[in-house]
Amino acid sequence: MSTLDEHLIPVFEEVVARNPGETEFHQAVREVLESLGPVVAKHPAYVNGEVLRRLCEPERQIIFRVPWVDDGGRIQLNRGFRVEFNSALGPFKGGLRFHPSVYLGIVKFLGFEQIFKNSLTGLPIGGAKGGSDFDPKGRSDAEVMRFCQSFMTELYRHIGEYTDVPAGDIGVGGREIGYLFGQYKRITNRYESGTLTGKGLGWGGARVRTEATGYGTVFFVKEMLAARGDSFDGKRVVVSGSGNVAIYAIEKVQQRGGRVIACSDSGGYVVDETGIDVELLKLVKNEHRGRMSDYAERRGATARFVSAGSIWEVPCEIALPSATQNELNGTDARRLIANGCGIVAEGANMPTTPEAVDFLRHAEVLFAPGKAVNAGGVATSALEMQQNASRDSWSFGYTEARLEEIMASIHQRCLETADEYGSPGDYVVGANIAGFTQVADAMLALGVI
Ligand code: NDP
Ligand code: 2IT
Repeated sequence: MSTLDEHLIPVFEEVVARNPGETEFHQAVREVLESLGPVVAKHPAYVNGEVLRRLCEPERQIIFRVPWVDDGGRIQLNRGFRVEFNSALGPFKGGLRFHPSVYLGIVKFLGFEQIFKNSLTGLPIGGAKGGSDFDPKGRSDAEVMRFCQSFMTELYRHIGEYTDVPAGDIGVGGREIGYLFGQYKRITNRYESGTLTGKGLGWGGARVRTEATGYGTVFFVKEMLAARGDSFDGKRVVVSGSGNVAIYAIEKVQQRGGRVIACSDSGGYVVDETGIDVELLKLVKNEHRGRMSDYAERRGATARFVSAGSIWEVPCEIALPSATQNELNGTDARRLIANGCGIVAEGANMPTTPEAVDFLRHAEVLFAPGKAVNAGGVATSALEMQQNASRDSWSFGYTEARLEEIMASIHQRCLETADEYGSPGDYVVGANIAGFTQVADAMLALGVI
């Protein structure tokens, strides 16, 4: 693990002491602080103004009870969270995650990452995250609706176009956003489209938002390749996960000439040497809410389902971890390096463990962090907010071109900032410093907030 600048050690120690047991949050904070040594050396105002300490403390944290009735008439109980981390650049903005692993430490890590990611987009949005330990798997639509209605019955009082704008994340897609928006509208008696993003196209949603995180990931990697005079042409690509981010990353890699030969879910992975059939994947995952094992069965002879082991065993030139946090560990990184992988770009939030990141960087594998790579999702959410505010609706082509421009500009900002701070080509340093300085400057300008 890299060392921390002497000014930053007490900041990290305070975070650990004040947030006991929240290991993912500690990990996310440490990863950012490790990049900031040269920044605090150059700009003492950030230390003197206690900007780092203030940044690590959320502006507001909300934890609430979510009771609901299942199809058998039994009362179920979950816990809801919204961590409003930083609003120096704009209203709080970030997704909601429904997954049994959700607890305060996960929500805080995601909210913290979101501050820098949103800053990198160059759009006026602050950072937040929320969610619940509710598990939508195996639940009927009616159960998911009752859960979402109960969740929103508390959350509605904290959100709004100018305060906090939630969206989707793991376990929260178009169906859930619909139920949440419906309840918000009903309670407030206002059609405030700009309060939630990821809405359906017929009721205030924006074109390309569904595809945006996966497409944006591929646009970012296209820039990484182009910076070395290379392209996706003929490249073997492995994408973990098979949800919203993974599906549209696979689709765009294939449109740009690469071949995605494997993807996964929590039950295992599929190797499909002829290339994943993305239309079949959408059918199995989005329409049938099925598993990768179902995909393999329907795909037939070309596909092989592996229920044990790691997807990172599959040799590839580009790896796009797009499922969940800490899904690519040191062993996986060594294997990728041994198999000749040249690029690892994070479609998910913090999928690569610190040990794996160290291995990759020392082996000179090009590594790019989620807060830069997957920023296309939230950037397109901000475009949805723009369209809602102006009661307008943009075409697919225009919106996709905007997304591609935004990803190219994030890529350029990362490289320019890495150069400026003496780490040429280092996307981690570039993303952390570029994301940080804009928020830090705003916080100083706004007084002691
Ligand atoms: P989805 O719920 O659509 O899909 C998640 C995928 O990851 C599924 O294939 C799921 O498999 C797998 N997965 C989730 N948790 C685990 C786990 N603990 N172990 C193994 N596999 C797991 O979520 P998204 O695609 O939206 O999100 C994926 C990642 O991308 C997350 O890190 C999210 O924070 C990040 N992200 C999402 C954005 C968005 O716009 N949606 C924007 C930016 C980042 P299974 O079905 O078996 O659980
Ligand atoms: O992690 C993320 O950036 C998201 N889940 C998307 C957040 C958003 O507000 O669109």
